[in-house]
Amino acid sequence: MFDFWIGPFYVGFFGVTTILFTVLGTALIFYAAAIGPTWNPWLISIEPPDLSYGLGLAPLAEGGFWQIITICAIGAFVSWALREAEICRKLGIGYHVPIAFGFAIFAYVSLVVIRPLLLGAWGHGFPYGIFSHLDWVSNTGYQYLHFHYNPVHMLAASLFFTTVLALALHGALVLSAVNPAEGEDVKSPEYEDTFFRDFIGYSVGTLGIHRLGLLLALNAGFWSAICIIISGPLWTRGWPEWWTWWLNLPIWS
Ligand code: 07D
Ligand code: 07D
Ligand code: U10
Repeated sequence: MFDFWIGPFYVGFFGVTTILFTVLGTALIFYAAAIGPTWNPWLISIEPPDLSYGLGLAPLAEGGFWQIITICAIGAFVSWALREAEICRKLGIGYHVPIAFGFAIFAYVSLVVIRPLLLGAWGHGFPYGIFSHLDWVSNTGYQYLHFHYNPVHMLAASLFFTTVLALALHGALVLSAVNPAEGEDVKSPEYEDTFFRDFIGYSVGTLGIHRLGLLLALNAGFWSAICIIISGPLWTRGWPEWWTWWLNLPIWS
């Protein structure tokens, strides 16, 4: 169905579902903002229900908007991934892009569905506002005293840093070979391999760097999701306290 293009955009069945969920969700954000206290775009915030509503439905103005907007957001993100899959299938290429986006959707769903379900209240989701969602991250972090001590947050943060390092190395290396100074020859991929062999004794290869980049980035998103799902459902105390297992190792006595 809807197997045609509008301008450059492929429409398809999931293009239509994307537009429906996006238009409805965006309209509800405007509706909720209109009955809220401000039109300042930085300060607009659509709050999840109070914890007392548990896993039930809340009246629209008391978190119900947040609940329907969440359904629209998940509908739009999943439609977007399926539209990517539709386009991949038409082109006969792999499904790497929709799978990759699936990890971002998983991270979002972990924050607004999985963790709230495990904690027993939709009120544990984050509010939809530019500054208010930052407040949520900070407050949630300090609830566990020092979120940097969450070992899975360490893993996720390191994977984000490593992804940036890998992209910087890759972008720089490719440009160094294929975008030479005026009058100089473009160099082949063998030069790229040789640079890293000379430099660190090993080259991961021109295909390999893309596999590595994808693997690093997907793991960054995946372990982020895990680090927040375990905060509360699995570990209820401050994260620094988790490290007492180290002090309790028998070797110290
Ligand atoms: C560059 C691709 C383009 C996407 C853009 C974002 C909207 C929101 C909506 C007014 C890399 C479009 C923005 C549609 C407007 C309303 C209601 C992607 C690029 C340009 N955050 N976050 C931002 C979202 C969470 C955190 C900026 C979304 C978690 C911190 C932008 C989600 C936690 C900081 C934004 C989400 C968290 C930000 C830039 C969803 C942990 C910043 C984003 C759906 C993950 C930074 C003022 C960017 C900032 C920032 C959007 C979730 C933490 C507004 C859509 C709850 C610490 N976040 N965020 O460039 O400047 O992404 O904030 O999950 O410092 Mg956030
Ligand atoms: C959720 C976004 C999904 C987006 C989707 C698409 C649209 C369309 C349209 C542009 C996951 C949306 C698309 C809306 C837009 C157009 C046209 C991505 C998501 C589906 N932290 N921390 C993380 C660091 C501290 C805390 C993750 C660093 C403090 C909490 C990452 C530092 C405390 C949570 C991370 C640091 C704290 C996190 C975020 C440093 C606060 C989370 C990345 C250097 C006092 C969150 C799943 C992510 C998480 C998270 C990094 C500091 C608290 C690993 C580097 C100590 C409560 N932190 N953090 O997850 O894991 O992206 O979320 O200090 O919940 Mg942290
Ligand atoms: C990579 C690569 C590679 C390349 C590449 C790239 C990775 C090998 C060969 C790609 C990389 C880049 C180009 C670099 C820059 C990219 C980034 C930094 C990432 C971030 C990107 C952005 C911020 C841009 C985001 C823009 C988007 C998502 C486009 C928005 C478009 C739409 C919403 C339309 C989508 C179409 C659909 C759903 C189906 C068809 C529908 C229509 C045509 C429109 C009809 C709709 C209506 C009538 C309703 C209107 C509603 C709308 C538009 C929704 C919004 C609702 C509102 C109410 C506002 O590796 O090398 O090179 O290039």
